[in-house]
Amino acid sequence: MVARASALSRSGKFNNRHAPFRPVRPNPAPLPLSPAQIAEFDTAGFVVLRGFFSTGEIARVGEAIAALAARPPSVGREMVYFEDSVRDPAVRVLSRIEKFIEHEPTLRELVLDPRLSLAAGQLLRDEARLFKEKINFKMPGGRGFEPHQDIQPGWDAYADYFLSVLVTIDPSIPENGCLEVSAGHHQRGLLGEKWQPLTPAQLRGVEFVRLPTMPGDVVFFDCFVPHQSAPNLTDRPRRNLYLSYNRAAAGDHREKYFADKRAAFPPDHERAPDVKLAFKV
Ligand SMILES: O=C(O)CCC(=O)C(=O)O
Repeated sequence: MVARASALSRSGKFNNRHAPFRPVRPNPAPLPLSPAQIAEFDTAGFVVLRGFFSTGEIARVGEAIAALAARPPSVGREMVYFEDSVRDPAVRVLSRIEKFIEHEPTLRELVLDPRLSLAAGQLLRDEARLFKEKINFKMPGGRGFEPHQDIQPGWDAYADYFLSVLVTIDPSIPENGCLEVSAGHHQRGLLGEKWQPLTPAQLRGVEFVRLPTMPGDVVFFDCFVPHQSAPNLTDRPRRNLYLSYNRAAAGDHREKYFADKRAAFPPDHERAPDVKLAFKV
């Protein structure tokens, strides 16, 4: 306000004797991604940022995730899902927890960290709006993910484009089912059907590369990047955080998305005991 008052004459026009009006605000944070990293994302559909978060930051988040997973879930709060273990289908193992930032300050701090949203904004070419957050636990015996594009499970009902971000919590290696991605195919749009994994015919010419990541590494990937992962065949959990954003111009959809998902695919602790629901894609 001080700058405006001194730069404007009484008529409201700029006074030539003073520097033109510039909004007074603290120095903006430096943008996290370089032009080369943005170009890499545009070409491949994904970009890996090694050591984006420090090991100390991730250790703190890892503890908060462990505490969240240990707490019995409350109805209407975080959405907790289990899956049949690949080792013994009679055993259910924790698969993922979604919608938790309202009640988890340490996790909220990381999810809303401006370094992530600014980088996401650089890739979206707009301000980033958080669409959803989840933790994939991939416990020992936890299942892999069939080949898919993130937009396939009906996300297009909310916006036409999304950016997903993997924040690595535990070392993610081939043996415990690290992310596997395919470069360049994001430019081809939707390759398959909504709600269905990609078929071998749809994947003709698509080659997956394994992307091992260490705690603190972050992968930004386009919602049309085909990706998959293998089961966790080790004896330790492989926990990773996934965030998805849409462009601010497309609106704010997180609440509606989670409410719709809770109704259509309730977390295990909110299902009637005889209801069997299968994860689709
Ligand atoms: O966590 C993984 O192994 C892959 C996750 C994934 O593709 C997804 O959640 O859509």
